[in-house]
Formats: sequence, C-alpha cells, structure tokens
Amino acid sequence: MEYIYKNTKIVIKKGDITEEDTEAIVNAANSSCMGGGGVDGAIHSKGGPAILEECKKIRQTIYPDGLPTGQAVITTGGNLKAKYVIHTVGPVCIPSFDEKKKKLLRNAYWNSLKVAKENKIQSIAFPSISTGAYRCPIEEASKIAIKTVLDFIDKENFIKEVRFVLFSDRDFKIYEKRFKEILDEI
Ligand code: AR6
Repeated sequence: MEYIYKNTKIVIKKGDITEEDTEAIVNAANSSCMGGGGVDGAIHSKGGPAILEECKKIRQTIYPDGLPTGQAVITTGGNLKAKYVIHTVGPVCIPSFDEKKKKLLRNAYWNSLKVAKENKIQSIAFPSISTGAYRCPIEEASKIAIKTVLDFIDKENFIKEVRFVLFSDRDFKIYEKRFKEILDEI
C-alpha cells in the first residue's frame, strides 16, 4: 500500500530489501557492524566487500567498542541498487520488550532517518528492525516503526519516500493493519 503523508510517500510492501532501489536501505545490524545473519547477512552478501571495508573503518575510528544500540552509521551500498546502507542496531527483546527497549527501537529508526537527512538522502527503505533474531514482538515493534517515521516527518519534513519492506506475508499484513490503525488515529 502507498500513502502520501505531508509530501512524503510511505510505501508498505512485501519484498527483499536488497533489491530495493531507494537511495539508502537500512540494515538491522549488530553492534560489531561486521555482518551476521538475517537481513544483515543478505545485505553484506549481495552488496559485496566494500560495505565491510567501510564498517571496519568505522570500528577503527568512531566506534572502537562497537555501534551502540539505537545508533546509526552510513556506508556505501557496494553492489546494491541502493547507493548507501545505513546500519543501525535494534534492541534484543529477550526476555522482554520493556519501555527502555521500546525507546531504543525508536532511536534506531530515528537515528537512521537523521543520518539520511545529514546525507541529503531522498528515499530510504527499512526492514522490520529487531523482529527477527532479536525477537521483539512485531505487533508492537511495527507500531513504533511507523510512528517514529511519521514523527520524524512531522519534525523534519525532508524525505520524498520511506518504504517498509517486509519479508513475509504475515509481517506485511501486520504492518499494513498497523499503518491503517495509526492513520485512523491521526
Ligand atoms: N529483506 C527484508 N527483510 C528481511 C530480509 C531481507 N532480505 N531478510 C530477513 N528479513 P533480522 P534483527 C527480515 O534477524 O531481529 C542478524 O544476524 C526478517 O524476516 O535480520 O534486528 C544481525 O547481524 C525479520 O522480519 O534482524 C544481528 O545479529 C527482519 O528482517 C541480528 O540478526 C529482522 O530480522 C539482528 O536481529
């Protein structure tokens, strides 16, 4: 589904984020920033070694102890269609998804958008951060994802398009339902 929110096109779709042609795609990374499984593994594998090279430089310079949860950094997109990858780290929701974790998930979306803005990026695609290996419940995480993006647009109306790219039918349907509910509340 598509919706225009204050000049920004919001798209909710099912797909593989590594195929997206937005200027940037977001990676649900871990704090090592050196790759992993899930969407992270897919991005590094399709994007090629140039992404890891830049991640290593980031680790050697600004984040020697790793990328803190909720922060975001940018690298090349390597061989991907997207010119950039914005790497962020969501919270781990085992054993619980408490208020602190919710704030960290919000920060992951917010800081990814902030990095996009700083780099004058006009379009961005997000996966469902933290709802895979990090086990945050997607019913609640989807609400945080969508609300944070709308809040950022309210504050910093800068971006032409934001896509939420969901890997399964189930996740796609949850996001679509959540988005409609949020729009009804506005
Ligand atoms: N395109 C879009 N979404 C995808 C793709 C893809 N190609 N592949 C998986 N997903 P996860 P997390 C979905 O586990 O929970 C990694 O090992 C997936 O179905 O990738 O934030 C990192 O290195 C799920 O809905 O990320 C970290 O160690 C969503 O992406 C850790 O996992 C997120 O699942 C991060 O865990």
